[in-house]
Amino acid sequence: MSDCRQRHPHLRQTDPDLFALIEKQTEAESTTLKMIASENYASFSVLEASGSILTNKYCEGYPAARYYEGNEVVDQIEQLAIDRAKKLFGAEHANVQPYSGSPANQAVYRAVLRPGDKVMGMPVPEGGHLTHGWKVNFSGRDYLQVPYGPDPETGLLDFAKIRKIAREERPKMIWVGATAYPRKLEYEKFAEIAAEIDAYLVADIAHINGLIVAGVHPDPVPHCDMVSSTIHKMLRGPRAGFILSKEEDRYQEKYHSSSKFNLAKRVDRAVFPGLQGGPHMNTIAAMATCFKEADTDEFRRYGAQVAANAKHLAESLMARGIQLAGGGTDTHLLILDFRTAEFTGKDVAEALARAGIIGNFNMVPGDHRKPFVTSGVRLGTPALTSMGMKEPEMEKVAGWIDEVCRNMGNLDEVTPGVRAEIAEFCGQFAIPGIRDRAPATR
Ligand code: DSN
Repeated sequence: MSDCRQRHPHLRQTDPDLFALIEKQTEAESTTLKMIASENYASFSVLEASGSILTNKYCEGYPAARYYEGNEVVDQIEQLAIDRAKKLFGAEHANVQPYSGSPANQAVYRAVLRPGDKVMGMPVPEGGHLTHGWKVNFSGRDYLQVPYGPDPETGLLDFAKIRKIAREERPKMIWVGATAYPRKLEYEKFAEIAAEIDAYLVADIAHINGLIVAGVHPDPVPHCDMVSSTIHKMLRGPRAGFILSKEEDRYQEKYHSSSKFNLAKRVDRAVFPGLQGGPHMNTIAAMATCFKEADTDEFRRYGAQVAANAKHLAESLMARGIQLAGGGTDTHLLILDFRTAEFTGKDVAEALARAGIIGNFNMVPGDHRKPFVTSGVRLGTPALTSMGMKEPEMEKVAGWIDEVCRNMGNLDEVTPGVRAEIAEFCGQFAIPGIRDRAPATR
Protein backbone atom coordinates (compact mmCIF):
# COMPACT_ATOMS: atom_id res chain seq x y z
CA MET A 1 0.00 0.00 0.00
CA SER A 2 2.73 2.45 -0.66
CA ASP A 3 2.01 3.57 -4.18
CA CYS A 4 -0.87 3.99 -6.61
CA ARG A 5 -0.42 0.55 -8.25
CA GLN A 6 -1.66 -1.01 -5.01
CA ARG A 7 -4.23 1.59 -3.94
CA HIS A 8 -7.93 0.78 -4.37
CA PRO A 9 -7.44 -2.05 -6.93
CA HIS A 10 -11.17 -2.81 -7.23
CA LEU A 11 -12.30 0.77 -7.54
CA ARG A 12 -9.68 1.26 -10.18
CA GLN A 13 -11.43 -1.41 -12.26
CA THR A 14 -15.07 -0.68 -11.49
CA ASP A 15 -15.08 3.10 -11.37
CA PRO A 16 -12.01 4.56 -13.07
CA ASP A 17 -13.49 8.07 -12.97
CA LEU A 18 -13.78 8.07 -9.20
CA PHE A 19 -10.43 6.27 -8.83
CA ALA A 20 -8.78 8.98 -10.92
CA LEU A 21 -10.27 11.71 -8.74
CA ILE A 22 -9.07 10.03 -5.53
CA GLU A 23 -5.61 9.68 -7.08
CA LYS A 24 -5.70 13.36 -7.97
CA GLN A 25 -6.53 14.30 -4.38
CA THR A 26 -3.78 11.97 -3.14
CA GLU A 27 -1.33 13.69 -5.46
CA ALA A 28 -2.46 17.12 -4.20
CA GLU A 29 -2.04 16.03 -0.57
CA SER A 30 1.41 14.60 -1.32
CA THR A 31 2.86 17.61 -3.08
CA THR A 32 1.55 20.55 -1.03
CA LEU A 33 1.99 21.64 2.57
CA LYS A 34 -1.21 20.61 4.35
CA MET A 35 -1.46 23.40 6.90
CA ILE A 36 -5.18 23.54 7.66
CA ALA A 37 -4.99 23.27 11.44
CA SER A 38 -7.87 20.78 11.63
CA GLU A 39 -6.50 18.37 8.99
CA ASN A 40 -4.03 15.51 9.21
CA TYR A 41 -3.09 12.21 7.59
CA ALA A 42 -4.86 9.08 8.93
CA SER A 43 -2.69 5.98 9.12
CA PHE A 44 -3.03 2.96 6.83
CA SER A 45 -4.53 1.02 9.77
CA VAL A 46 -7.18 3.67 10.38
CA LEU A 47 -8.02 3.72 6.66
CA GLU A 48 -8.22 -0.09 6.51
CA ALA A 49 -10.60 -0.27 9.49
CA SER A 50 -12.71 2.55 8.00
CA GLY A 51 -12.97 0.67 4.73
CA SER A 52 -13.68 -2.73 6.28
CA ILE A 53 -16.79 -4.95 6.09
CA LEU A 54 -17.97 -3.43 9.36
CA THR A 55 -19.72 -0.85 7.22
CA ASN A 56 -22.32 -3.59 6.58
CA LYS A 57 -23.63 -4.04 10.11
CA TYR A 58 -26.64 -2.43 11.74
CA CYS A 59 -26.43 -2.24 15.51
CA GLU A 60 -28.64 0.46 17.04
CA GLY A 61 -28.11 0.49 20.78
CA TYR A 62 -25.00 -0.05 22.85
CA PRO A 63 -22.82 -3.11 23.61
CA ALA A 64 -24.99 -5.94 25.01
CA ALA A 65 -28.15 -3.86 24.48
CA ARG A 66 -28.83 -3.80 20.75
CA TYR A 67 -32.00 -3.69 18.69
CA TYR A 68 -30.58 -6.08 16.06
CA GLU A 69 -29.23 -9.63 16.25
CA GLY A 70 -25.77 -10.77 15.26
CA ASN A 71 -23.79 -8.13 17.12
CA GLU A 72 -21.56 -10.33 19.29
CA VAL A 73 -18.39 -9.24 17.47
CA VAL A 74 -19.47 -5.66 16.98
CA ASP A 75 -20.12 -5.37 20.72
CA GLN A 76 -16.50 -6.29 21.37
CA ILE A 77 -15.28 -3.72 18.85
CA GLU A 78 -17.31 -0.87 20.33
CA GLN A 79 -16.29 -1.87 23.86
CA LEU A 80 -12.64 -1.85 22.75
CA ALA A 81 -13.03 1.70 21.43
CA ILE A 82 -14.80 2.80 24.64
CA ASP A 83 -12.18 1.23 26.91
CA ARG A 84 -9.29 2.68 24.92
CA ALA A 85 -10.85 6.17 24.89
CA LYS A 86 -11.40 6.06 28.67
CA LYS A 87 -7.84 4.89 29.27
CA LEU A 88 -6.26 7.43 26.91
CA PHE A 89 -8.00 10.38 28.55
CA GLY A 90 -8.51 9.03 32.09
CA ALA A 91 -12.27 9.49 31.73
CA GLU A 92 -15.07 7.82 33.71
CA HIS A 93 -17.34 7.39 30.71
CA ALA A 94 -16.97 7.47 26.91
CA ASN A 95 -19.47 7.45 24.07
CA VAL A 96 -17.87 6.74 20.69
CA GLN A 97 -20.98 6.84 18.49
CA PRO A 98 -21.29 10.55 17.48
CA TYR A 99 -20.99 10.80 13.71
CA SER A 100 -18.75 13.85 14.08
CA GLY A 101 -18.00 16.88 16.28
CA SER A 102 -21.24 18.77 15.69
CA PRO A 103 -23.47 15.78 16.51
CA ALA A 104 -21.33 15.18 19.61
CA ASN A 105 -21.94 18.75 20.71
CA GLN A 106 -25.66 18.50 20.02
CA ALA A 107 -25.78 15.49 22.32
CA VAL A 108 -23.93 17.44 25.01
CA TYR A 109 -26.66 20.11 24.97
CA ARG A 110 -29.46 17.58 25.00
CA ALA A 111 -27.92 15.62 27.87
CA VAL A 112 -28.31 18.47 30.36
CA LEU A 113 -30.14 21.52 28.93
CA ARG A 114 -33.57 22.52 27.74
CA PRO A 115 -34.20 24.75 24.70
CA GLY A 116 -33.93 28.39 25.67
CA ASP A 117 -31.25 27.82 28.34
CA LYS A 118 -28.30 30.20 28.43
CA VAL A 119 -24.97 28.93 27.20
CA MET A 120 -21.68 30.78 27.37
CA GLY A 121 -19.32 30.24 24.46
CA MET A 122 -17.00 31.95 22.03
CA PRO A 123 -18.66 33.23 18.83
CA VAL A 124 -17.19 31.97 15.56
CA PRO A 125 -15.48 35.30 14.69
CA GLU A 126 -13.77 35.24 18.10
CA GLY A 127 -12.35 31.75 17.51
CA GLY A 128 -15.19 29.56 18.80
CA HIS A 129 -17.02 26.79 16.93
CA LEU A 130 -20.44 27.02 15.26
CA THR A 131 -21.88 24.70 17.90
CA HIS A 132 -20.84 26.86 20.85
CA GLY A 133 -23.95 29.03 20.44
CA TRP A 134 -23.36 30.79 17.11
CA LYS A 135 -26.51 32.48 15.84
CA VAL A 136 -26.98 30.61 12.54
CA ASN A 137 -26.36 27.20 14.11
CA PHE A 138 -28.87 25.06 16.06
CA SER A 139 -26.92 26.00 19.19
CA GLY A 140 -27.67 29.70 18.79
CA ARG A 141 -31.25 29.15 17.64
CA ASP A 142 -32.35 26.67 20.29
CA TYR A 143 -30.23 28.09 23.12
CA LEU A 144 -29.30 31.61 24.15
CA GLN A 145 -25.63 32.38 23.59
CA VAL A 146 -23.81 34.51 26.12
CA PRO A 147 -20.65 35.43 24.22
CA TYR A 148 -17.12 35.78 25.53
CA GLY A 149 -13.87 36.02 23.60
CA PRO A 150 -10.29 37.16 23.44
CA ASP A 151 -9.39 40.77 24.05
CA PRO A 152 -9.19 42.56 20.64
CA GLU A 153 -5.88 44.20 21.59
CA THR A 154 -3.98 41.28 23.11
CA GLY A 155 -5.84 38.41 21.44
CA LEU A 156 -5.89 36.70 24.86
CA LEU A 157 -8.73 35.54 27.14
CA ASP A 158 -9.29 37.85 30.11
CA PHE A 159 -10.60 35.92 33.12
CA ALA A 160 -11.77 38.98 35.03
CA LYS A 161 -14.08 39.78 32.10
CA ILE A 162 -15.20 36.17 31.70
CA ARG A 163 -16.05 35.93 35.41
CA LYS A 164 -18.00 39.21 35.26
CA ILE A 165 -20.07 38.03 32.28
CA ALA A 166 -20.72 34.67 33.93
CA ARG A 167 -21.85 36.26 37.21
CA GLU A 168 -24.15 38.71 35.45
CA GLU A 169 -25.67 36.27 32.94
CA ARG A 170 -25.57 33.04 34.96
CA PRO A 171 -25.48 30.62 31.96
CA LYS A 172 -26.30 27.00 32.69
CA MET A 173 -23.37 25.76 30.62
CA ILE A 174 -19.94 27.14 29.71
CA TRP A 175 -18.10 25.90 26.63
CA VAL A 176 -14.32 26.02 26.66
CA GLY A 177 -12.98 25.27 23.23
CA ALA A 178 -11.85 26.95 20.07
CA THR A 179 -11.04 26.48 16.44
CA ALA A 180 -8.78 29.52 16.26
CA TYR A 181 -7.30 30.37 19.64
CA PRO A 182 -3.54 29.83 19.67
CA ARG A 183 -2.94 29.90 23.43
CA LYS A 184 -3.48 27.36 26.20
CA LEU A 185 -6.98 27.06 27.64
CA GLU A 186 -6.91 27.21 31.44
CA TYR A 187 -9.69 24.81 32.43
CA GLU A 188 -8.98 25.21 36.13
CA LYS A 189 -9.91 28.90 35.98
CA PHE A 190 -13.06 28.19 33.96
CA ALA A 191 -13.98 25.48 36.50
CA GLU A 192 -13.83 27.97 39.36
CA ILE A 193 -16.15 30.31 37.48
CA ALA A 194 -18.58 27.52 36.53
CA ALA A 195 -18.73 26.31 40.13
CA GLU A 196 -19.55 29.83 41.37
CA ILE A 197 -22.72 29.93 39.25
CA ASP A 198 -23.70 26.23 39.21
CA ALA A 199 -22.99 25.91 35.48
CA TYR A 200 -21.93 22.77 33.64
CA LEU A 201 -18.42 23.06 32.27
CA VAL A 202 -17.81 21.46 28.88
CA ALA A 203 -14.55 21.34 26.95
CA ASP A 204 -14.49 20.89 23.19
CA ILE A 205 -11.01 19.49 22.59
CA ALA A 206 -11.37 18.67 18.89
CA HIS A 207 -8.39 20.79 17.94
CA ILE A 208 -6.05 20.06 20.84
CA ASN A 209 -6.75 16.47 21.88
CA GLY A 210 -3.30 15.35 20.70
CA LEU A 211 -1.60 18.06 22.73
CA ILE A 212 -3.53 16.93 25.82
CA VAL A 213 -2.50 13.31 25.23
CA ALA A 214 1.11 14.46 24.84
CA GLY A 215 0.92 16.41 28.12
CA VAL A 216 1.80 19.74 26.50
CA HIS A 217 -1.63 21.31 27.06
CA PRO A 218 -3.70 21.40 30.29
CA ASP A 219 -6.03 18.43 30.78
CA PRO A 220 -9.76 19.29 30.90
CA VAL A 221 -10.98 15.88 32.10
CA PRO A 222 -10.56 16.48 35.87
CA HIS A 223 -12.32 19.85 35.63
CA CYS A 224 -15.19 19.32 33.19
CA ASP A 225 -18.56 17.61 33.38
CA MET A 226 -18.29 16.64 29.72
CA VAL A 227 -15.55 16.75 27.09
CA SER A 228 -16.41 16.49 23.40
CA SER A 229 -14.09 15.96 20.49
CA THR A 230 -13.59 14.89 16.93
CA ILE A 231 -10.94 12.28 16.26
CA HIS A 232 -9.83 13.15 12.72
CA LYS A 233 -7.75 16.22 13.54
CA MET A 234 -4.59 15.85 15.62
CA LEU A 235 -5.48 12.30 16.72
CA ARG A 236 -5.35 11.17 13.06
CA GLY A 237 -8.46 9.01 13.26
CA PRO A 238 -11.48 8.57 10.99
CA ARG A 239 -14.05 11.36 10.59
CA ALA A 240 -16.03 10.98 13.80
CA GLY A 241 -16.70 12.40 17.25
CA PHE A 242 -16.77 11.17 20.84
CA ILE A 243 -17.91 12.39 24.23
CA LEU A 244 -16.22 11.81 27.59
CA SER A 245 -18.12 12.49 30.79
CA LYS A 246 -18.31 11.97 34.50
CA GLU A 247 -20.63 9.15 35.59
CA GLU A 248 -22.58 11.29 38.04
CA ASP A 249 -24.17 14.70 37.52
CA ARG A 250 -23.07 17.12 40.22
CA TYR A 251 -26.24 19.13 39.55
CA GLN A 252 -28.62 16.16 39.51
CA GLU A 253 -30.65 17.47 42.45
CA LYS A 254 -30.66 21.04 41.20
CA TYR A 255 -31.50 20.52 37.51
CA HIS A 256 -32.53 16.88 37.03
CA SER A 257 -34.19 15.72 40.21
CA SER A 258 -36.98 14.03 38.27
CA SER A 259 -34.59 12.00 36.07
CA LYS A 260 -33.73 8.44 36.99
CA PHE A 261 -30.59 8.59 34.81
CA ASN A 262 -27.13 9.76 35.80
CA LEU A 263 -24.98 11.98 33.53
CA ALA A 264 -23.29 9.12 31.67
CA LYS A 265 -26.63 7.52 30.89
CA ARG A 266 -28.11 10.84 29.77
CA VAL A 267 -25.16 11.40 27.41
CA ASP A 268 -25.72 7.95 25.90
CA ARG A 269 -29.45 8.51 25.56
CA ALA A 270 -28.87 11.91 23.96
CA VAL A 271 -26.70 10.30 21.26
CA PHE A 272 -28.96 7.28 20.74
CA PRO A 273 -31.94 7.33 20.46
CA GLY A 274 -31.98 11.10 20.98
CA LEU A 275 -30.12 12.18 17.86
CA GLN A 276 -28.73 9.29 15.87
CA GLY A 277 -29.70 5.91 14.51
CA GLY A 278 -27.29 3.11 13.69
CA PRO A 279 -23.70 3.70 14.74
CA HIS A 280 -21.07 3.49 11.97
CA MET A 281 -19.17 0.44 13.15
CA ASN A 282 -16.45 0.72 10.50
CA THR A 283 -15.72 4.18 11.86
CA ILE A 284 -15.86 3.02 15.49
CA ALA A 285 -13.38 0.25 14.63
CA ALA A 286 -11.08 2.87 13.10
CA MET A 287 -11.50 4.94 16.25
CA ALA A 288 -10.46 1.94 18.34
CA THR A 289 -7.22 1.53 16.43
CA CYS A 290 -6.62 5.28 16.43
CA PHE A 291 -6.91 5.35 20.26
CA LYS A 292 -4.37 2.51 20.36
CA GLU A 293 -1.97 4.42 18.11
CA ALA A 294 -2.38 7.52 20.28
CA ASP A 295 -1.63 5.66 23.52
CA THR A 296 2.06 5.30 22.70
CA ASP A 297 5.25 7.17 23.45
CA GLU A 298 5.65 7.67 19.72
CA PHE A 299 2.38 9.58 19.58
CA ARG A 300 3.21 11.58 22.71
CA ARG A 301 6.49 12.61 21.06
CA TYR A 302 4.49 13.54 17.95
CA GLY A 303 2.10 15.75 19.96
CA ALA A 304 4.98 17.54 21.65
CA GLN A 305 6.67 18.07 18.27
CA VAL A 306 3.46 19.52 16.79
CA ALA A 307 3.56 22.25 19.46
CA ALA A 308 7.33 22.74 19.13
CA ASN A 309 6.96 23.11 15.36
CA ALA A 310 4.13 25.64 15.69
CA LYS A 311 6.17 27.66 18.18
CA HIS A 312 9.22 27.63 15.94
CA LEU A 313 7.18 28.59 12.89
CA ALA A 314 5.51 31.42 14.84
CA GLU A 315 8.82 32.81 16.05
CA SER A 316 10.35 32.55 12.62
CA LEU A 317 7.42 34.39 11.00
CA MET A 318 7.42 37.11 13.66
CA ALA A 319 11.18 37.56 13.17
CA ARG A 320 10.37 38.23 9.50
CA GLY A 321 7.84 40.92 10.49
CA ILE A 322 4.59 38.96 10.16
CA GLN A 323 2.17 39.69 13.02
CA LEU A 324 0.39 36.89 14.86
CA ALA A 325 -2.84 37.08 16.85
CA GLY A 326 -2.21 36.40 20.52
CA GLY A 327 1.48 37.22 20.00
CA GLY A 328 2.43 33.64 19.06
CA THR A 329 1.25 30.17 19.96
CA ASP A 330 1.32 27.47 22.65
CA THR A 331 -0.67 25.05 20.53
CA HIS A 332 -0.71 23.54 17.04
CA LEU A 333 -1.97 26.64 15.24
CA LEU A 334 -1.13 30.23 14.48
CA ILE A 335 -3.25 33.07 13.15
CA LEU A 336 -1.43 35.44 10.82
CA ASP A 337 -2.85 38.91 11.43
CA PHE A 338 -3.19 41.23 8.39
CA ARG A 339 -5.56 43.77 9.95
CA THR A 340 -3.24 46.62 9.02
CA ALA A 341 -2.34 45.32 5.54
CA GLU A 342 -4.05 46.45 2.36
CA PHE A 343 -4.62 42.84 1.32
CA THR A 344 -7.08 40.59 3.18
CA GLY A 345 -6.85 37.20 4.86
CA LYS A 346 -8.64 35.68 1.88
CA ASP A 347 -6.13 37.25 -0.52
CA VAL A 348 -3.23 35.73 1.41
CA ALA A 349 -4.86 32.30 1.85
CA GLU A 350 -5.45 32.12 -1.91
CA ALA A 351 -1.93 33.30 -2.69
CA LEU A 352 -0.41 30.73 -0.33
CA ALA A 353 -2.54 27.99 -1.91
CA ARG A 354 -1.23 28.95 -5.37
CA ALA A 355 2.23 28.41 -3.95
CA GLY A 356 1.32 25.02 -2.46
CA ILE A 357 0.70 26.10 1.15
CA ILE A 358 -2.86 25.07 2.03
CA GLY A 359 -4.38 26.97 4.97
CA ASN A 360 -7.60 28.92 5.44
CA PHE A 361 -8.64 32.53 5.86
CA ASN A 362 -9.89 33.25 9.34
CA MET A 363 -11.19 36.11 11.47
CA VAL A 364 -8.74 37.57 13.98
CA PRO A 365 -9.79 39.17 17.29
CA GLY A 366 -10.85 42.76 16.59
CA ASP A 367 -11.25 42.05 12.86
CA HIS A 368 -12.87 44.90 10.86
CA ARG A 369 -13.40 42.75 7.77
CA LYS A 370 -16.32 40.43 7.01
CA PRO A 371 -16.15 36.64 7.67
CA PHE A 372 -15.86 35.76 3.98
CA VAL A 373 -12.91 38.13 3.58
CA THR A 374 -11.22 38.38 7.02
CA SER A 375 -7.87 39.80 8.04
CA GLY A 376 -6.33 36.52 9.13
CA VAL A 377 -4.92 33.22 7.91
CA ARG A 378 -4.99 30.15 10.13
CA LEU A 379 -2.12 27.68 9.75
CA GLY A 380 -1.38 24.52 11.71
CA THR A 381 1.45 22.03 12.07
CA PRO A 382 -0.26 18.64 12.79
CA ALA A 383 -0.05 17.27 9.24
CA LEU A 384 3.48 18.48 8.52
CA THR A 385 4.60 16.93 11.81
CA SER A 386 2.95 13.65 10.76
CA MET A 387 5.28 13.71 7.74
CA GLY A 388 8.23 13.90 10.15
CA MET A 389 9.05 17.59 9.84
CA LYS A 390 10.83 19.35 12.68
CA GLU A 391 12.20 22.84 13.44
CA PRO A 392 14.64 23.06 10.48
CA GLU A 393 11.77 22.32 8.10
CA MET A 394 9.60 24.94 9.84
CA GLU A 395 12.34 27.45 9.05
CA LYS A 396 11.97 26.65 5.35
CA VAL A 397 8.17 26.84 5.56
CA ALA A 398 8.42 30.26 7.22
CA GLY A 399 10.66 31.41 4.38
CA TRP A 400 8.12 30.36 1.74
CA ILE A 401 5.20 31.97 3.59
CA ASP A 402 7.18 35.18 3.93
CA GLU A 403 8.16 35.15 0.26
CA VAL A 404 4.51 34.92 -0.80
CA CYS A 405 3.39 37.62 1.67
CA ARG A 406 6.11 40.00 0.49
CA ASN A 407 5.10 39.50 -3.14
CA MET A 408 1.34 39.88 -3.01
CA GLY A 409 1.51 42.23 -5.99
CA ASN A 410 3.72 39.87 -7.96
CA LEU A 411 2.14 36.45 -7.50
CA ASP A 412 2.29 35.30 -11.12
CA GLU A 413 6.06 35.50 -11.01
CA VAL A 414 6.69 34.20 -7.52
CA THR A 415 4.21 31.41 -6.84
CA PRO A 416 5.20 28.90 -9.59
CA GLY A 417 8.76 28.75 -8.28
CA VAL A 418 7.68 28.31 -4.66
CA ARG A 419 5.12 25.71 -5.73
CA ALA A 420 7.82 23.67 -7.50
CA GLU A 421 10.20 23.89 -4.52
CA ILE A 422 7.45 22.74 -2.15
CA ALA A 423 6.48 19.79 -4.37
CA GLU A 424 10.11 18.67 -4.47
CA PHE A 425 10.45 19.20 -0.69
CA CYS A 426 7.30 17.15 0.09
CA GLY A 427 8.77 14.29 -1.94
CA GLN A 428 11.45 13.88 0.72
CA PHE A 429 8.98 12.61 3.34
CA ALA A 430 6.87 9.57 4.13
CA ILE A 431 3.16 10.35 4.54
CA PRO A 432 0.87 8.30 6.81
CA GLY A 433 -1.83 6.54 4.81
CA ILE A 434 -0.21 7.46 1.50
CA ARG A 435 3.35 6.12 1.42
CA ASP A 436 5.62 4.45 3.97
CA ARG A 437 8.79 5.95 2.58
CA ALA A 438 9.76 9.03 0.65
CA PRO A 439 9.81 8.16 -3.08
CA ALA A 440 13.45 9.22 -3.32
CA THR A 441 14.55 6.62 -0.73
CA ARG A 442 12.80 3.61 -2.26
N1 DSN B 1 -14.16 22.90 10.74
C1 DSN B 1 -13.23 22.67 11.82
C2 DSN B 1 -12.03 23.55 11.74
O1 DSN B 1 -11.50 23.69 10.66
O2 DSN B 1 -11.58 24.09 12.73
C3 DSN B 1 -13.86 22.73 13.15
O3 DSN B 1 -14.87 21.81 13.24
